[in-house]
Amino acid sequence: NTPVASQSTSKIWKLMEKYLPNSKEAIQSSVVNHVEYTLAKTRFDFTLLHCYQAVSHSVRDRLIEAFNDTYQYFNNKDVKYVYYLSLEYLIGRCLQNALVNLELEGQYKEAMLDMGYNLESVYEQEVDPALGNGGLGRLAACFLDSMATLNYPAWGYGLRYSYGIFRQQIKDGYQVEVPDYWLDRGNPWEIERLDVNYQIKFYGSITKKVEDGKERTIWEGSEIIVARAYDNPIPGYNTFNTINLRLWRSLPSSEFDFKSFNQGDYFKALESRQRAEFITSVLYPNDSTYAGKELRLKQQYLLVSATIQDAIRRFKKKRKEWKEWPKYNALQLNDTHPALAIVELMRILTDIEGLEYEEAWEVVYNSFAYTNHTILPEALEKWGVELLGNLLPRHLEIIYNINHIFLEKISRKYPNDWRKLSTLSLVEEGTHKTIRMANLSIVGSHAVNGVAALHSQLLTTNLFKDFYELRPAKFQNKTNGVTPRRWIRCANPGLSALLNDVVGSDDWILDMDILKNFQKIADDPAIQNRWMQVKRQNKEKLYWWVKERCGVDLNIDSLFDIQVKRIHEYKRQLMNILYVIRRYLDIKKTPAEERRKLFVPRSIMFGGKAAPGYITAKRIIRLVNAVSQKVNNDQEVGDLLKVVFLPNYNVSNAQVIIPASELSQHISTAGLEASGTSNMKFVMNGCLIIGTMDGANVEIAEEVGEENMFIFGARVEQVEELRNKMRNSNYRDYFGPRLTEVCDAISSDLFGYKYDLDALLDTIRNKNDYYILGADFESYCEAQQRVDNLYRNKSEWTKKSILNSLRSGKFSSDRTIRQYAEEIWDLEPCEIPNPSKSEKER
Ligand code: GL7
Repeated sequence: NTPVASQSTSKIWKLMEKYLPNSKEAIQSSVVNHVEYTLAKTRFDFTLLHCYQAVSHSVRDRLIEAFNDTYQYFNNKDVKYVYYLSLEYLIGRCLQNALVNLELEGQYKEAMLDMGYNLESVYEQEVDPALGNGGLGRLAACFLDSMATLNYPAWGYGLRYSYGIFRQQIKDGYQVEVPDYWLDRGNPWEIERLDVNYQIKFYGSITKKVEDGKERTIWEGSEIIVARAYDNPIPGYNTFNTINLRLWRSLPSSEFDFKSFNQGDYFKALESRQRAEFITSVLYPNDSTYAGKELRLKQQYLLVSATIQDAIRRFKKKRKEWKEWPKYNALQLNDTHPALAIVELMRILTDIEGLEYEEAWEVVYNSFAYTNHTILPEALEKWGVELLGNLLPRHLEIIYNINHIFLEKISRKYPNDWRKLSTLSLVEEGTHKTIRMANLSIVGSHAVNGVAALHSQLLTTNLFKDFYELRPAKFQNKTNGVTPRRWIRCANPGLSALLNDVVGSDDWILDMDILKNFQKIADDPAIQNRWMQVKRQNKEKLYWWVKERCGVDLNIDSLFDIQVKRIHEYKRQLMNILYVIRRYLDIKKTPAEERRKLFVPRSIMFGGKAAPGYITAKRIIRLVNAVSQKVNNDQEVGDLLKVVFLPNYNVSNAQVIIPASELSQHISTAGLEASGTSNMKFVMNGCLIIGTMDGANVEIAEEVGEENMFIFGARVEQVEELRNKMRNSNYRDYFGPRLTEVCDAISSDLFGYKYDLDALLDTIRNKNDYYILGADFESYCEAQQRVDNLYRNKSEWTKKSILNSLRSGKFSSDRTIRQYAEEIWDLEPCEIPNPSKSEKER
């Protein structure tokens, strides 16, 4: 298909050069046009949902102008691209973010108000696209925002799951998973590309042919499907640059189907079409454990194969030699999930493009980089050789080949070092032979990074020690970050306005480090007052949220103490709730008239999803709800202690929860949380952290000062010794009397659900306390006492809250992305000219 407008003089081009005007009247007329012509609605059947849809379409029109211009400009400038490959993106709601980044929120607010609509209630109509599990997926979304904002030529690639992470309901205190069919009201933000389709092959066989004395491999897949592109524009802030998140959807391939239809079995042929659509139908809901299922491998390969084909098509238009590929393309693997991309590019270069193996390897090695996000052994992907060899026979062969060449080098360097050979090998031998995707990712990449300083250090000293010794220069750290656009500007308008006044401009949104220059305001009583007012307004919003969804009436003046994240043993929500019980028992033991002197009123909130098959995590939710039931209804305790489980934690709920929090808990066993990213969001929003020296907490402490946090617990170096000590003693000894009493209370059926809760406690009793709750409990209680003491002094607390926020600049994802661009991708920004205001208003 040749585009109609091939000459810049053509009429179409002239017409398309115009930009949509953004006056109040223009916005209103574009919204009304969409009501009538896109939604085909009348005045009489027009709801708030339709209003949201029409507004979104009018914003989308403006996004598309910038989006088209951006890639046109990148192409003309012949720039290098980064391709960010991720199986997960938790982008959250789009409308407000788009308006903020396009700097049109004020105009739209006014235009809508004039038409009788409150823009904020329009925002609430949007579904939250939840195409990810947790931190890893949200990180990818923050990165896209920063790549667009910093004008980097970038593409995000992922999958368009029809069902995102399940919606969590709480029934009788248990988690119930409800399917999240997020597309049922359409999706105004995506652009379906009917003309961008790639064939994806599975199964089949390989044959070898000799042509001109050269062996060639041909892989014929026996199942062929199609990946279709759906584009999601991601606008940068304070720039016209708008980049693309391209998500693939699987569809049946008609070429392939004709055969089976012609063979006469109509229903069988239809069945195979449905199988094709099923591939991108659902996101695997596991956080930090790998699934090992064929469908998941198909998803991974579909993303990889479609993306590599797309990148190659783009590169071929440049008419450059293959050896120039790394000069024009950087490919970043978000964990090992898309690691097959390494193999897919090798396959295409050698089998189809006819490159020699060594030439192809140079191209691949110099363009790929890999980010590791966890050291938990259960999360490290290992694909069974049988499964992989059946689904992708040629890829398995190439992996063996890569391994063979790699191990030969190793054995020349370390003759007879069998231990080294077996740990470095891409293949894990044993009764069930597997391919280690992390080893493949390291061997095939020129750069490998962890996501916080401590985590990166643990990679080089433990998990990837032998690889590190082989090539130390390959290993880097890139401490995670989060975008201040969504996490301050959108989520906390009150704080944004305050920061604007302090700084005298909104420059901090692009340069969080300037906030450091204003630290003296932390002592200013007038600022402290305003700071507390902002927090109070945010707490009020959460108060109503909780009242509506959980039916609990919180005391707004109580300390809002929050732990929201996926439920996992290593994150130790169990330790938090055991402390809540400790507090409850202590309140009950204290004479009524002394209680208020000894205890600060607290509202303790938990939120997060448990993987559907993770029984212990589900029992933790059960315990939280059992305690909540008991404590909240205990007249004696009143507002001194309230416990709430916040259902269905997701990005849009986080935007309400985080700004309202005063104390936030990040209490993982040292060494197990690679980074954490919500800790950064909480700090930016002026929350004090109670936490262990784990992941990014270590760097947060460096930035904001340990004296402004509540740090406790064992350090990484002590964990193993504590585990050993525990193995050699009775739990009553290493728990100490305070924790023992809590466990005994639960076992005495004080909260009901004895069967579930005893089973839960057995994960830490019986010499089994792998996450060392017992060892850390006392120091956790002491830290909690320090929290109470400080909260009594409102001015001191507020001062620390202000300092936390002003010193959080390091944790902007802008800093992170600049480091990736400069230290891994070798990527230059490319800002497209911003059409002048006058041009926009033509
Ligand atoms: C994670 C880590 O657990 C988390 O600590 C980190 O902040 C995040 C982003 O780097 O990546 N790794 C992982 O497998 N999941 C994470 O959230 C699911």
